Amino acid sequence: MHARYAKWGLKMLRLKKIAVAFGLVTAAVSMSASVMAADWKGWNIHVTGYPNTVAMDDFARLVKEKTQGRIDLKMYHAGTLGNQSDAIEQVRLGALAIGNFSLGPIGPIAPEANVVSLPFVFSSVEQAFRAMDGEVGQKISDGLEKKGLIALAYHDSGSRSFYNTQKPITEPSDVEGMKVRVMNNDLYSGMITALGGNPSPMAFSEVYQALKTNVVNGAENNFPSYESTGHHEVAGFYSLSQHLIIPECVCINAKIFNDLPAADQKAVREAAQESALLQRKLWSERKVASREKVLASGVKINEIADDQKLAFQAAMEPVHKGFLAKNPELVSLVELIKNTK
Ligand code: BDP
Repeated sequence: MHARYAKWGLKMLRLKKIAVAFGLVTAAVSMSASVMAADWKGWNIHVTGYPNTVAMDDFARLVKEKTQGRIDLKMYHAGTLGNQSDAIEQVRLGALAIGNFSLGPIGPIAPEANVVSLPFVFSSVEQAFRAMDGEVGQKISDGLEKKGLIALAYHDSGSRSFYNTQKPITEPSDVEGMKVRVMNNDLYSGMITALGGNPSPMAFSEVYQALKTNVVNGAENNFPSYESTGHHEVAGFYSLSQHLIIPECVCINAKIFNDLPAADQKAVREAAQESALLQRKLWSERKVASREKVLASGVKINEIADDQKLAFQAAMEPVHKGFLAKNPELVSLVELIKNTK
């Protein structure tokens, strides 16, 4: 009898323990819903003070504020979490939640996004943004979403021009035989080959050293990146070819975003769009300041005459042809861009 009671007592004790443990788990679960924030990591390639860096920090602040602390985004700047192509994969996989990406290196995975990497496809930065803020931007966003990325907002990245260590570039034949660094995207390699140069795809962080040691003779970028990386110190000829206008996105992992409650989706989207306005404002100031800074450091900037710009455009035409032959379904998207006033 006694033994039986003891057994029963033991059983009760066990049940009690389980109940206590269960209670604790329930408490932890409800606590995590109300107290613990979702921790997101964000990737950015640029250094302190760069328009994108300032805007992405502002984005993180706004996300926290607008979700009442439910989402805590920590931004990692200056490419500390790796190069851009790897980071794009990390965001697609959800290992990183957010990235501030150029549509350039995204192009190889999302053909719709690749249309912006066709040289001279946009006629000006202003026209590019009219297109991006309309149907063109929507189609590109749809293409990104199919690949697991949602573009919450677009940033300005101005236009890219050639710079090199040797001489002013004034016509296409000046690029002949030059080793030119490009971002990871076959369209850019094709562009340099079409000019008779030797393309060298390379991570952004390696370009300074490559220019300095003559591994490459030149590269291409906008004024703020040319200046913030110090490339102007080692490649002092900047020639205004303005051959590429590549918008940048604040891109989030699609599943992370789609799993959020509607109110948080709205908050995150609004935060991205508000901070993108700040980026565009800071960009318009920085492009002027960077140009002045490189000029003051002794860089020679040269214009390219209109007829020679047309010559560059004609020389790069095979890049368009090759791309559209491979992606005939994108002919209409390119037309849509060209018809944007
Ligand atoms: C800058 C872009 C950055 C690219 C870089 C590059 O903002 O995303 O990584 O060019 O050339 O303008 O790699």
